[in-house]
Amino acid sequence: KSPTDGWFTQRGGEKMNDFDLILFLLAFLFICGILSYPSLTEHFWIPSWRGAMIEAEQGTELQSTAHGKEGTVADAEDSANLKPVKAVDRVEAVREAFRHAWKGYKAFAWGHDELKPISKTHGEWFGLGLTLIDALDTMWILGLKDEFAEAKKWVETELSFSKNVDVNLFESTIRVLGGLLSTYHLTGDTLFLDKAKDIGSRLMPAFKTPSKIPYSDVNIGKGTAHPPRWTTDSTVAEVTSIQLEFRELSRLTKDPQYQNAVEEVTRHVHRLEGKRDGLVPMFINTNSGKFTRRGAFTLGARADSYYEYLLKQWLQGGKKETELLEDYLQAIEGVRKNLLRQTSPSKLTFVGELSNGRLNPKMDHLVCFLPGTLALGAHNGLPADHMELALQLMETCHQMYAQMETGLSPEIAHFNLQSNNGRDIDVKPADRHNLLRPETVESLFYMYRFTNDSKYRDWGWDILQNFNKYTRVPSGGYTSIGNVRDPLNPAPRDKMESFFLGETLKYLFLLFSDDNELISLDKYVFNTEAHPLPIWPSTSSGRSPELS
Ligand code: DMJ
Repeated sequence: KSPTDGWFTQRGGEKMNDFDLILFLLAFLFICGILSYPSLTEHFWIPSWRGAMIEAEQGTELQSTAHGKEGTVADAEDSANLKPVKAVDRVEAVREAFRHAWKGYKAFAWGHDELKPISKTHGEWFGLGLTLIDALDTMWILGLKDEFAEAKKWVETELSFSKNVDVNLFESTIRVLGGLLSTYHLTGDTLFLDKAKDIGSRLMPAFKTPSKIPYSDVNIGKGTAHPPRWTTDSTVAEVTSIQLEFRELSRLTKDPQYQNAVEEVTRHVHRLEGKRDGLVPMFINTNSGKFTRRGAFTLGARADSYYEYLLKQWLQGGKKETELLEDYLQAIEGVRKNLLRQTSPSKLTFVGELSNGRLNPKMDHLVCFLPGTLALGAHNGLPADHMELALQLMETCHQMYAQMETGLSPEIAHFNLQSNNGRDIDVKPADRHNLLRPETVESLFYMYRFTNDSKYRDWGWDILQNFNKYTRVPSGGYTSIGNVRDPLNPAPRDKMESFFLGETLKYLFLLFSDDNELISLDKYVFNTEAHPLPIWPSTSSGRSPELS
């Protein structure tokens, strides 16, 4: 055999038959085609979460469209695999995502609380245009003038709080009152302040309880308030995370009633027995004013923003209200002492939950607000070890995304403490959903502002791309999904929460923006729904200057 015969011989050394030759030529032509037109592959393949290729037919509608026709985001994503994406492109990709979400809201849910993007209709919670109000300051910050103008027109002509409807005090405070106040500050337009006064005063009946601890629900039309049907308890996070907004409302209106009501709650909780090293239980009774169900401690649902608002009120008031700072510092020490653990084998630091003295190694995605809050405290002179803890927890929150097959975090992660077991993070079937929550991108934003470490931007960019891959609905909007572990069927749930526009996209935009003065963290505090409120000009007392 001559050496060149090798090109056309099979392993046995026999000559190829005609059929084999045709196959070989077809394969050769196919490879040449791919090399000349790489985009051809997009019609046949989509990359899975770790770069392996899966057949497009196996993917969901959501996946394939995210890679397909829509243009900007898919292009940005493809180029991300080849070269670093510039900050300006990332910022533009967030604007594009917002416009896509807004398109769905406008088409199918205009003026209603939430978009149901798959069924192309809306969901109602309070009937107050929740998504529209939550998104106002995001549009302003993103520079989406046309969208802002149409939303403002709706607020001007359609929004009425004179409605026989029960609203949740906490949710309507952080989303509606907070959203209107921050939009007033950003725009200077008194329309938003007038609306803020209107909703603020309608929420006040909630505080008429035997203990002054507010009820969870208020009828804003009738002026009556009540607890949930099954209990007279309120949630601790809910009654202690309305203070930034009501204090600001008092400052702006020069009417102390709002500030007095919420600070009465703060003082009461400050003195209350039943804390464990500064950690609070999850429920408080509106009759007795005492903590109930006292054995459980978490930094997640029902307690989370209590801790956040201790620090942020201290900042809002110009760092003068020392009891807030003391409670915050004590609580962080309480976290270290009672809740902090490390996983095996990778030593990821997490904040577990305590239940009757026993540590449950699970953490809500909600807890991922904590790295950002700790970093904010350290930036404002609190101990450097707060920043060290923030760095560690940020890594864990990142891993809660990176280790999932969709690259999106579950609602709750369970952590491995056994040295002989393989995986650091496990997810129970009931906890596999993702609601488009903001906490991790919120913390990434703080971490990037304070460290300038570009890895935080890269982590945020991955999250945005995975939202686009698995939660974007072609006709407009994004949807919560039921299973972050199944990229082939992420199980869309047909709901776009208002905080996706109010918080998630806003924090992503600020994370990618090179303009550190855009909502400077030395001038504003974000409420727990990502609505920036100004830090008060300094005075000698802890009261807002206009009231002191
Ligand atoms: C938002 O309404 C707020 O961030 C709140 O503090 C927690 N839950 C959602 C977002 O996850």
